[in-house]
Amino acid sequence: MAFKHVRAANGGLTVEEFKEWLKSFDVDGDGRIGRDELRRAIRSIGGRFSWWKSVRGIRQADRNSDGFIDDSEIENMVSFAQKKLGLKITQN
Ligand SMILES: [Ca+2]
Ligand SMILES: [Ca+2]
Repeated sequence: MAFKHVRAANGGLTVEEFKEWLKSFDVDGDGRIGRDELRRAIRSIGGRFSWWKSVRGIRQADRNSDGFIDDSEIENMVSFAQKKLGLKITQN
């Protein structure tokens, strides 16, 4: 897992790797990424990314507005991660 974090920080993930990486922050194991979990993920990339950014990320990706990113919504995080977090994610 630490290896993936390093790769995320340097960019160059595939979409599948990004999803795996994000899911590794599902600490309560409910299969969804909540706000606290997303914030942890964002902070693992760089401390300068704020709580507010994670809220915006959730809002952008959370199509059914339940406050969580589930499996079908995780794709929506890809463009957010690229534009706002500066990750390099390649289609594979
Ligand atoms: Ca969770
Ligand atoms: Ca949702």
